[in-house]
Amino acid sequence: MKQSIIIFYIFLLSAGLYAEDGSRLWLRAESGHNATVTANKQSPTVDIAKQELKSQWKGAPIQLIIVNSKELRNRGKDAYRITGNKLTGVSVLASTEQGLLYGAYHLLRLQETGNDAGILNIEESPGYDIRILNHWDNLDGTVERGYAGRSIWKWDELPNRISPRYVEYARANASIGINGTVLNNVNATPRVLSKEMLEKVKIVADILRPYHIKVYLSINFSSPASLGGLSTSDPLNSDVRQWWKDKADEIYRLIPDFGGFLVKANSEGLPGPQDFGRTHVDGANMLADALKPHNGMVMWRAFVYNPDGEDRAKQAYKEFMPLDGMFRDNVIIQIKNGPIDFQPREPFSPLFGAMKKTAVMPELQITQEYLGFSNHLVFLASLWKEFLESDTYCNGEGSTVAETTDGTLFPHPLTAMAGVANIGDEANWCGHHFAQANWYAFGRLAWNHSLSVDEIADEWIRMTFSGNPGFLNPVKEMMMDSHEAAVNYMMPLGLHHIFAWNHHYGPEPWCDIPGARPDWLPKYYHQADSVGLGFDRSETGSNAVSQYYPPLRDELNDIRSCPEKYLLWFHHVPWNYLMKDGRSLWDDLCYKYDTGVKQVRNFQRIWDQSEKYIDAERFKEVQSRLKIQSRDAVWWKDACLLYFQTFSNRPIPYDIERPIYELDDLKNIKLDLEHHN
Ligand code: GCV
Repeated sequence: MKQSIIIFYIFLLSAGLYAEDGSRLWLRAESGHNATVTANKQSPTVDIAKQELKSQWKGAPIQLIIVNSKELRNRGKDAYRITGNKLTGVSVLASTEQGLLYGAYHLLRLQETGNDAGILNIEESPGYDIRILNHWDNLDGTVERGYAGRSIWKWDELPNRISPRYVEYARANASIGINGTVLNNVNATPRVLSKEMLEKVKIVADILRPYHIKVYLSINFSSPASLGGLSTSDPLNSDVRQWWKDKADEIYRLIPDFGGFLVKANSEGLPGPQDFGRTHVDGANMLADALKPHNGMVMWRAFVYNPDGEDRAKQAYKEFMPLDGMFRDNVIIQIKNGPIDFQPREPFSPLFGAMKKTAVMPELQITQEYLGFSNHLVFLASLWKEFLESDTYCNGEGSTVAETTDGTLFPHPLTAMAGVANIGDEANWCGHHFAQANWYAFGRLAWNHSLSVDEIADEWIRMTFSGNPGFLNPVKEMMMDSHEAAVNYMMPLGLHHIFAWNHHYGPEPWCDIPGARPDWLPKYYHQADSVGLGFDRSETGSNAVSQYYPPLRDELNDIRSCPEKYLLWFHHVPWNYLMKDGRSLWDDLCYKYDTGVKQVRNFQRIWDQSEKYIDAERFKEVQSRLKIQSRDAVWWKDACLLYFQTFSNRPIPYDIERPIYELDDLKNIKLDLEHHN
């Protein structure tokens, strides 16, 4: 009897040890290989590189060599070269220790994806210098727009308990080239700069440092008054300027390599320089001056809009373009990919390419605020590639967003890309096992934006699940179709922001809250009426098209040449307008929603057939979330079609699955999701 209990415990223990809870992310290589690894330098960073290779590398000896190579140095501090052959020996060369670390992770990636055969001759350097996560984590442990539990930063536990997750986090990020993290929400509390908090931040910074990840903080612009007790936070006031200098000195005494500040100012009710009659330039430059002696920088966000009657999509451009060229060289303007707010699909923000005399950086959203939270499988590499490859025409044809921001077209001292993190304290980090792929894709694209969606998905699937073609090929196809599917069942043809009030999960195109800001209501965006659907941003409408360079401006302005994926973004289109496929707008809209639903059903089929290739735990968890996604897709389709039908007065084409819900019932759905945010 006793023996069987012991065996049972051993069974439980081993089940626990090998729990497939997703906590290992894409870092699932077998360890314990004891490879021979030598290095010509010893440091915490080099030791990590050595240790990773020693335990996971299955080939011939590896040499990690810091070299004084001009060629490598010219390619930047993070560059590395890999030469040799797995069978005879491999060298990783770099001019810095972080170069060696990135080279080590590259080598392991080659091994884990089965690409390590033959002669290796690789040289890499990143597209962006700063590859940074933005955590929208509050100090009380909640995460704004976070769908994977609570914050991983356990401020209450520090300094007494140090969560093992911090090192795992650093390792995961370093393995994909991420080298910066903003620990707290852009909706920042002044308290983050208190002495007590800074001492805790120092502990996190010390843990991340060997992985070459710098810590940054979001600051609240009114900190001098609300934390420092000054009578004002006016950026031109000398006491205020001194307060920031002193604060910067205090931070750098604790954290000598502190990265800098991220600032959301005069946006969505947060304080900023305009409260004192000053400009974004005054505010950003004051902070830049305080950080400059320590080599720190300011990331100043361009996410601004006011309910002043002007089209929201035009406002950031109008506010920031007149300031081009006036910012210090350690300021970079952080701009969301689209002009509104991380919608399922947006055209690129016209500030990209337009602000030529100021460093600008893209802000992408990894967390799926507008893409089904952690319930929907949506691979965001497709969205980000579409954005990065968009042609701004700012320097003639072929001036892509990527080239306007990575230093190719405008040689600014700072290049960077930010991603709003989807990380929480749940076992699998991101809520949905496939949401890990978005964290991975962000890092890989910030390192190398010319990687294809296919390549990124391929790497991630092989490392996270399996390289068996029976699994790899269909699952990759599913991932690659997943963004378009979400656009189809949520907001096809350029529709945007028709989400439920506040939580941004389900559809509420009818939403009307008396007294609410008009630009926070779906009707502002879809403009449905008896004539048609969509926001007229052409020359005869809000003229947002004028913010783009020709010939793109003209292409978008003309309803006949505007790409259909952006049609309802730029035009108010009659219900009977003939689309390129010969159908009416109304019919096309119906087919798009229907296609979206069918695509998710197909994802379910693909996934169910993959059962035999992977562990039961992750299989079942993904399976159950795909069921939710399927139900949600039908919900979106019925809600939007039944609601828009009250304007179009046309039948839903008869070869399309009939609605299964009543519009009135859908209107009564009120999800209590606030606390999940
Ligand atoms: C952090 C959107 C989100 C907010 C977010 C804001 C921003 O409006 O809904 O939660 O606040 O963007 O990016 O500042």
